[in-house]
Amino acid sequence: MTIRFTTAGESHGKALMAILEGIPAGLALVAEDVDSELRRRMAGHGRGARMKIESDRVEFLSGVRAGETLGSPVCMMVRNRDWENWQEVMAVAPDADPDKPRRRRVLRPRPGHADLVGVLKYGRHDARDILERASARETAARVACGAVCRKLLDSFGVEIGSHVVRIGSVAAKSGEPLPARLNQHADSSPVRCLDLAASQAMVEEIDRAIADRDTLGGVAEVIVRGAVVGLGSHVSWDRKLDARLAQALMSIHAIKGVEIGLGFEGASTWGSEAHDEIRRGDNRLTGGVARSSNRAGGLEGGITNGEPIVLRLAMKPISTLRRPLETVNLETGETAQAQSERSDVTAVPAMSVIAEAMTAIVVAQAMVEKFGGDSLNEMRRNYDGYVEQLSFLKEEV
Ligand code: EPS
Repeated sequence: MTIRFTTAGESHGKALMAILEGIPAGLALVAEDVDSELRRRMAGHGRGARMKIESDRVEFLSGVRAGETLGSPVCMMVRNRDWENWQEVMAVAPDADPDKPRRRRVLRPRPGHADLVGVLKYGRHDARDILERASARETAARVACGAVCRKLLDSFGVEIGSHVVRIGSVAAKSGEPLPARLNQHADSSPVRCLDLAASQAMVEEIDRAIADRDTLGGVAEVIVRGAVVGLGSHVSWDRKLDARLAQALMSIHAIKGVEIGLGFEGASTWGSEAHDEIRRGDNRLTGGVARSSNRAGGLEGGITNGEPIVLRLAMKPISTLRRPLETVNLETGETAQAQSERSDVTAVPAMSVIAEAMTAIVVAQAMVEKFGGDSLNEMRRNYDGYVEQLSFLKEEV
């Protein structure tokens, strides 16, 4: 058994949908579990006017009854309030007069966006047919799935948090120990940055980008605490948890790089300084051993080692610029300025929340694969039995 999910929906269509399958029966789940995560995704300095229109809320259409999951697919819907303003543009029915072009066509593709490659690949003439689905609005549906997976992980003591470590040229101080309640601290900053001085400088950098009609990218770090040793596997390429996390995180809009643990820095380090020495310890989640450091970022051989999983993602600046770059008009072939749509100036804080959600899905998948169970009770028995087996190993250390 595993967890799988799919999403559907266009940015200005009626709604976003998600179907999440493989969540065991008996998990307590209410709309607020999801809504609280949807609210976190909508926040952050640098978001555009769209976030003032939306107030994302989940509606469970299946898979939940009397506040508990049933083990059946959980279908969730998040309505687009902005759809009211786009009904004609997004209408499903064919146009009465096919010769009259629809309003709000996008004919000047934005460099960096899916606009151009999408129209070429799908044989379309209006990049709106592409951008409506390529929009990061889709991540609301992913966050809904991630929130359910997070609830499952919560019941096994696995916590996922994140913080922003860079926006544009402003980097947060590094090397400080992270607070226990990571999200509580990060969420209190308008850019989800723990370093107060950097947080202020990031806000100023975003304000400069707004004034310059430009956009910004950045870097976020995701931390998973409490994951037991042994999730993922070294035996096959597609079972390695680091690879699966990298794929999930790379799939987030505008992500151009993912690091685990030391990441790229590790490539220029001597071996003696790149690994985490093994000592005796008493943490049952690590199999009764301790580490001198966590340069591996909690993953060795594609398997969790019981230390916190540390992931970093680099997001490129948003490709919709109010100071547009050069492009080609799809209809005339003439040089033009790229279309400028309403958009965000930066979405790095939101990206960190989305990254938590994707991480939650992948870690929950690995938990369900290892511990199985149609019901939460069954999964718990399997988990407890495994942890007991680990402490048996501890006695032999
Ligand atoms: C996005 C464009 C903007 C963003 C959007 C992502 O939307 P709109 O075109 O409606 O102004 O606000 O993000 C969201 C709607 C969201 O919920 O994250 C894009 O082109 O990717």
